[in-house]
This record gives sequence, C-alpha cells and structure tokens, in this order.
Amino acid sequence: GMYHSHGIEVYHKPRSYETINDAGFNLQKLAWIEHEKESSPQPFTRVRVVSEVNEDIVLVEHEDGSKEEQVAKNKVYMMNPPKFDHVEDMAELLYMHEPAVVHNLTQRYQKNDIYATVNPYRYLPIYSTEIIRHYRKKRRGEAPPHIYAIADHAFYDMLHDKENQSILITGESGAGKTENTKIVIQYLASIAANGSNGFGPDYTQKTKLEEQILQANPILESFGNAQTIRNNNSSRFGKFIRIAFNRNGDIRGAFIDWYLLETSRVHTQTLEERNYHIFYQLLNADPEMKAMLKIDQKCPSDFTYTKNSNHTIQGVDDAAEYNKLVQSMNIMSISVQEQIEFFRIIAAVLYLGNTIVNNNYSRVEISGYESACDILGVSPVLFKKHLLEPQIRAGNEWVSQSKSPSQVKDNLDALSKVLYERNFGQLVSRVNAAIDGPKSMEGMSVSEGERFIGVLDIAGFEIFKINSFEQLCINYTNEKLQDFFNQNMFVLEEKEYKRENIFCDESFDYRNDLQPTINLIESIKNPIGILSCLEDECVTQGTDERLLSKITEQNISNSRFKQDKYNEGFSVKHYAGEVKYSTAGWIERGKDPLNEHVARLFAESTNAHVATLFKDYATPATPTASLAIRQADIRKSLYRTRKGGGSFHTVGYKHKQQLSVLMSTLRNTHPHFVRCILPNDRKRPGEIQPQLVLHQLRCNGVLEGIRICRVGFPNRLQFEQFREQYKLLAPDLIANIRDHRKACQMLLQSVPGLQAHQFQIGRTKVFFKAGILGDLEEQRDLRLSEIATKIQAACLRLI
Ligand code: AOV
Ligand code: MG
Repeated sequence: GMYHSHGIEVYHKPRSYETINDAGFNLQKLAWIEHEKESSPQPFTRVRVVSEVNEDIVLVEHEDGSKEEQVAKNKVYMMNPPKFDHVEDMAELLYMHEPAVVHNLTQRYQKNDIYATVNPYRYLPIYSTEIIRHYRKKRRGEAPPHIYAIADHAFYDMLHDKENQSILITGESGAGKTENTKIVIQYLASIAANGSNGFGPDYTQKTKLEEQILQANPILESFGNAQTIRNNNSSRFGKFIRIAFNRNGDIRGAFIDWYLLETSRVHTQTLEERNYHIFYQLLNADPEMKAMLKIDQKCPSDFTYTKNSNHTIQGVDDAAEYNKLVQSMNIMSISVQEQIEFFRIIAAVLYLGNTIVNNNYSRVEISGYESACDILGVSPVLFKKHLLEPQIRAGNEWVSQSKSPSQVKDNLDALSKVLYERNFGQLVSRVNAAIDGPKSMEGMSVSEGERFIGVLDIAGFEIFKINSFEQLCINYTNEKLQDFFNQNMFVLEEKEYKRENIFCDESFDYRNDLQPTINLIESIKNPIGILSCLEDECVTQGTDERLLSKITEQNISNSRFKQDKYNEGFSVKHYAGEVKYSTAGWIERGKDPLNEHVARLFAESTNAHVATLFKDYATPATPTASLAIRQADIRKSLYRTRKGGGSFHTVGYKHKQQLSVLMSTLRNTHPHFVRCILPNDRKRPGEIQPQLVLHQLRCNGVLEGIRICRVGFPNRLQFEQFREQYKLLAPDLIANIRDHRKACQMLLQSVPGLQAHQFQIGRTKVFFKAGILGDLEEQRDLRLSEIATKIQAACLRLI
C-alpha cells in the first residue's frame, strides 16, 4: 500500500497490530479508526464499537455521535485508557500502534512536554527517543529531562563499558537536530566540569577548554547555516563532533569533522531563503570592521549574491548575531587579525559576485572586479587575463583560450564557491586547533585510555519543488543513517533472543530494505549508480541529457528508481518519501570549472591567508620557466590521479568516501539514537499536524521498530518482576515456590485462555506476544476490583 502525504509516496506496508482483530472483540470499547481520506488533518477518528456485523466487520459510532459506519475489524485500533494519555515511556502503553503513538505525542506536546521516550523495545541497549520540538519554547535553556538522559547514558556507558559512544540525531529539516546537538554538548561539558571539580588541578584551564567547545557551534553556524523555507537556521553542512574524555571522565579535547557544505548557496538562493548568515552579519557589523573589509556603507541590496533573496529573518538581529560571533571567536582565542582574515574572504566573495561580464563586440569584458582583487591581494591585470584568456597547452605550445560570457560568469561563481568552502574548512581547522586538547584526534588517534562521545548532526532529509544534486547528497546521507539505525535495531533484537534462547519463527529480517536505494545512488558497477554515472559523464565531457539517459538505462529495473515523464530528471524512492531530482546543470557543476590559472594566482597572493587557502595550487619555485611548466603539469597529473580516474569533479565521489569513513567510525561505537520530529511545516510554535507527525514516525523507523516487536515477543519482564506484578493471578499456587523461573511458569500455565504460543520463558525473562501483557493486566485489575469489592463488603458488614 502507498501512503500519500504532501505529494510524497512512501512504500510502507499497511500494518495491523492490536486492532480489534488481534485484541479480541469488545463491544462498547473505545477505539481509533483510520481515515480513508488522507487530506484530513486528523489521521484517526475516535469511535465506540457498537456491534459485530460479520466475521470481518464491525459497526462503529463516532464518539461525537456524528455518524455510524461499518469498518473492517483490522482497521479498528483499541484505544488506551485515558490514564495512559501522557505516559513518558510508550513502552508502557497497553496498546501500541500508530494512533496510540500519535495520540500520546500530541497530548504531551500540547502540555509542552516535548521530549517523549518512544521505546517499544526498552529492553534494547539503545535509547530510541522521540523528540517533538517546539518553536520558541518558553522554557528554552532549561533542562529538558530526556535529551539529557541520552547524553547521560552515553557518558556512563563510555566510562563503564570503556567503549566509544555516538549520539546520532536525525530528523527532517527543521526538526531540532542542531538545537539538540548543542544541548547534548552543553550537558557533556557541564558534567565533565563537575567531574574535575575538587580533584582537578587544572580546573581553570579545563573550564576554558569546555567553554571553547561550546563556542564552536555558533561560529560554525554563522558560516555554515542559512535561512531556508523549512528552517530559519538550517545547517547547510553536516558535522560530527567527537569529545574525548580520559578515564576519569574529564574532557580532554574535541574534534569536528565536517561534510558537504552546500556551496551553490553562495551565488544562488531561491526567494524566501538567504545566503549564509555571515554575509548579513558582516553587512551589519560595526563601521570600523566594515571599513576594514571595504564594505562600509554597503547593505545586502548592494550585492548580487545577497540582493535577490531575503535580507532579514524575522526575530533575528544580524548586528547582535555579529557581536555574538566575535565574542565566540574571542573565547576560541581566534585573534582579531585572524578574524579579519576569515571575514575578508566573505567580502571578496561579495565583490566577485558583483563583477559585471559583458560582450563587447564579441570580446568578453569584465568590470568591477578590482575591489575583489584588492581584498584578495592579487594583481587585477593578471586576474583579468587568466580569467578571460587562460593559457592552455596545445602540444608543446601554450595558446590562449577565449571564453564566452557565461563561461566567465560560471568561472567567477566557481571561484566564489571555492573561496567560501576553503575559508570554511580553514575555520573548522582553526577551531579544531583550539579545542583539540593535548593529543591530536585527527585520524582517530585518541591516546591510550581515552574514549570519545561523537555527536552527529547532519543536514536533514529535504524535499523541495526543485531538487538538485545537493538534495541528492543530503538525502543519500540520511538514507545511510537510517539504514544504520535499522541494522542496529535488528541486530540487537536478534542478539537478545539468542541470549535468552527464545525462538521466533517469523522472520523480521529487513536489513536490506534500504539497500536498493543505497545501491541506486552509490553502486560502482552492474548497474552503475547515479554518482558513478555522473563521475563517468564528467570525465567524458558528457551532457546533462547523456547523463540522464545513462542513469536511466543503468537503473531502470531498480524498484526505487522512476523515470520522469518530461525527461528532466528522475525520481528516487527514499525511505522518507519519493523525491524528484532535476539533472539540469549537473555536468557543468560536476566538471568543476575552477579556473586553475586564477587559483594559482590566489596561491601567490600577497595575503598570507588567501595564499594558504590555495597552497595546493602553488607552483614550486624553479629556475627556469620551462621547468616551471613541467612541474605544474606533474602536479596537475598527480592531483588528478589522486582524485581518481583522471577527473576533476569530486563532490559526489568525495562525499561517498567521507560517508563510508563515517559509517565505519559509527560501527565501532555504541550508538544512541535521537529522533527529532517536526511538529508542523509552518515554523509555528504550539501547532501540531498529526498527519505530518505520523508520516515521520512511519519513515524514521520507529513504527517499523514497533512492527518488528509485534512480530516477535515485544514485551518482556524479568522473572522476579513478573512474579511480583502478577502473583495476584494465582497467589496460592506459587506462594511457596523458591525459584522465580519455576514460579512464572506455573503462574502462566494457570492463566485461563493463555495459549502456549503467546509467551516464552527465556533464561532471565518471560517474553510475550503483543497485547498479551495487556490482557494479563486487565485480569489482574479485575482481581483487584473483586478484592476491593470484598473489602468494601466486609467493611459494610463491620458497620
Ligand atoms: P534541524 O537542525 O533539525 O534542521 P534546528 O535544530 O535548527 O533544526 O531547529 C530549527 C528551529 O526550531 C530552531 O532554530 C529553533 O527555533 C527551533 N527549535 C528546535 N528545537 C528547539 C528546542 N528544543 N527548543 C526551542 N526551540 C527549538 V536542518 O539543520 O534544516 O536539517 O539542515
Ligand atoms: Mg541543523
């Protein structure tokens, strides 16, 4: 069955667990039914079961009395009694199904309880948490209990198990990943600080380190976050922050890895969005700084790269944000001079964008580039020459190649992107240098006895009207992470069954569920996946059309691939929905039209920061010109082979490599999952859209986890605990049994109507099929009320 929402198709099978079918037929009981129409904002309706129509169908009455209708029994979900409305751990729900989860989250959200544990498998050593985030939360900054609990678990598991930990925060764009990342880091910094309190001789120094670690985020957000339609502070890069601790749990340092900065945003943004925050922050900086950067008196409407989109974000004061950035940089001990260098690049990028490209009697002319050259410390004469008529080699000769205006424009944009990205990379390196602690963590070389907690915050799954290569990379990353989550859940569940010697005949192996989508994107051969097709076509100077037909030809039989009827791109069925990608411009961008001659010019800049950013283009000093040329060629060929297959374009390839390193790092940690849920698509506080929530729950594997549990034995209790809780069912029978296991066995055998396949007795726990524990609970309640009646009667007699 297909589920439609926001025009997204999701391939999820219809589920039926703890419907009236499984739970038994109960007249007058309250239940949920699912709406046929998916346009309704409420996916489920409250009803009362009136009568049985036949074997498969019951008559229900809507709770508001509005109407009666006949519904298939497997579409009628038992409602939990109201006392369960706000339970924190959903494992406690009697009936666990989609309407129950959505209802619970909605109820809790409306009470500002934004953190909820949805852990239908609480016995698993993973902490799966549902977090509904809440805009402009009144209690912002206060200690929200559950995310702290996750951080706390990770911290103690690390110390106790001597194992590296990871906290993986996932969710759609705007769901709260970055906010929760900051909260986790804050928490870890604070408990570590407490740890050294009293016996830490270097307490003051540590406080400084911890403070610096906290300042890393605001700095990176200025340069790596931007307003999008979905999120006013959207991360346009991924990051994995590892915090290293020694044996005592003191922080030793931290290290930030970053992934995939969306560089196209530097030159183009859609309406309703913005360029990176830093542009607007600098344009709102104090006059002295602006003068220093040669942007005095300028504002966003003066620059091509900023004028066509939003200039401000509601509720955000860019001048104040600029001051905060400078403060954070000061705490990070990034000197004022260094700050100016990082900012200088931003100003230069703005001026590069303002360069006017003209066709003057079939000669390309540029004007207005002098300011950029001035800021970048390069000769405007050479810049213009290299840009307009770069020398290329033809045999043994060098000839100048002339360019079209649009090629020059592309070159300028490419330069801006590269400048921006390299400046960002340098900034992260600088931050790392400040927080890296005593031992370098680069390359995972954590010293003996040290462990880390890594927090992963990537750009969330996103679907726009037009989705391009950037979205493909982002969604691919999310797909890999979801796959990692799935595998973990499956493997851990299987391990528990083995350990307890529980036999489960139904297979719940769905490890390969996401594999077809992952293959479609990353497969190298037979068939060639999307990224490799792009790689090939760029090498062979292909076109967007050829790329698209190659992708289609290779992957047409993949069930997750869909051809586009207008032939402008293709669709991919991701775990979170079907996304239509447009392939326009992929080849041009893939070819990386970075003008090497200009890059070399930058490498020779009089400005040390600029020269450093391009040091890989620096030509080694050589005695003769001809030797210099040969050296340049050698360097170039080295550079190409290093990037693989003689190609320049490496964005997709590089990302795939980075991702695979990240995945193997994660596989060597104990993972903790935090799932953020977007409550509404309007960036509004206090508003919850149940359809949207349900959609995310279906996609992010939480409900899938529930399904797995339903197939197996989802409820389990330690022998002693079970005995204690349910001894009322047969008090006399087991009163004298010493062995808890034996007592449980006898107790269960005595329960009328309980069948042998509905439970299993393991090594330390009793396991139950879905809903069975609920039945036992009801029986026990019945006993309790009988006893209460008896006592009441006795009391009456006494009176
Ligand atoms: P994201 O990281 O998941 O999206 P954010 O963490 O940036 O989403 O959250 C988006 C916005 O929601 C924030 O800027 C806050 O205004 C608000 N918000 C989120 N969580 C909280 C919270 N716990 N308390 C108060 N406000 C919150 V993206 O980075 O777009 O995928 O790329
Ligand atoms: Mg984010």
